Amino acid sequence: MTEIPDLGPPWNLERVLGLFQAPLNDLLYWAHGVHRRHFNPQEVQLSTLLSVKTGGCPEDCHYCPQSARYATSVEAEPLLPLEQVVQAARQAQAAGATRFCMGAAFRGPKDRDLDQILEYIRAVKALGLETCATLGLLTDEQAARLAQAGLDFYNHNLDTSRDYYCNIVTTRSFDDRLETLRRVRKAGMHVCCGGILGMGECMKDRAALLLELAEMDPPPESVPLNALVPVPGTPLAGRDPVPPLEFVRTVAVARILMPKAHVRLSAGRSRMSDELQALCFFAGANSIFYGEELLTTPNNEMKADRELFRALGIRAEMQPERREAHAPRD
Ligand code: SAM
Ligand code: DTB
Ligand code: SF4
Repeated sequence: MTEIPDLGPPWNLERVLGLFQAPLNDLLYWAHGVHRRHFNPQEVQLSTLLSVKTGGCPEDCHYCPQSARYATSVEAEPLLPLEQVVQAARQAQAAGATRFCMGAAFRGPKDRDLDQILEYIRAVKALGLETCATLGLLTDEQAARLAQAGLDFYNHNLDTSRDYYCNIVTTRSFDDRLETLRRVRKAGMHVCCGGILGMGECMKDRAALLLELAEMDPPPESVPLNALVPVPGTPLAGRDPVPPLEFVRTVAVARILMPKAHVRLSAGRSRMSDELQALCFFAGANSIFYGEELLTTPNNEMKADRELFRALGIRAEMQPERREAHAPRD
């Protein structure tokens, strides 16, 4: 019988690698124990994505179909009209999502774009949804304006380890990203920050990425784990899928390192079997993107997700305010 090791901070690369290399049953047992101490294991949070400004992006993120540098089937479009955003948010809410995440293919927003995005945020917030946006790099002033408009979460991913990063993006640095994340915190918003697996990185890179996230003070409230969606025309189009059990291990280590975070199964879920998703939920994943499109690529059918939840006895997590209103009294 193996003893349960110390699963608390301070973490370092060696300890995190030790988790990645543990026998899978031990790792799952530890991660699931941590998960149960912080969350109801029968609940999964639902976020819905909408691309509010698609394509034509000047950056060179090698995975991204929205970069103007690559010949993909994505066409550049302007910001959506407010009504279209509100309608999508209403539909997401009616389907059971509690958070609405608006994504824009920007290096960072221009102030004129931001004025329109603030309108989206106010309108979506007024519906009673949690709001999230992912707009690229921010200045302090832009972060403050987003927070003031009622933005609850800002998504900005580190994508991969500091060492591997230069193989994936050259037009903005790892430190640029950390600076935006600091600005988001300073403005008082929650941080949604994670990465992508399957871009050719090794186990040490995955460990280093999770360590970097866990050492943020405080760590992100939401951690999206994406499996690369290899889009034809992008430099990473030909990559092999992440081996399923390596994905599960990454979820489990994320859960142990960031016990209070919502760990989200993000892009790439449509290529995951029900069994793999079930194992990820056991390992501590407790959020998904719900809705049949991510930003520009397809996501799982909502009906299939509802059936999977039914089969697993999982239900959609309620929104924080409602959760408090329904909390059992002692
Ligand atoms: N343009 C903004 C930025 O990059 O900060 C926000 C939108 S960007 C599309 C948001 C995130 O989507 C990226 O940081 C990346 O992690 C993820 N992403 C984009 N394309 C992907 C793909 N093909 N597979 C998996 N994740 C992807
Ligand atoms: C995140 O980590 N994944 C989402 C969201 N944050 C913005 C985006 C996934 C995009 C997948 C490729 C596409 O649909 O364009
Ligand atoms: Fe542009 Fe974001 Fe895509 Fe990078 S990930 S190319 S910044 S839309």
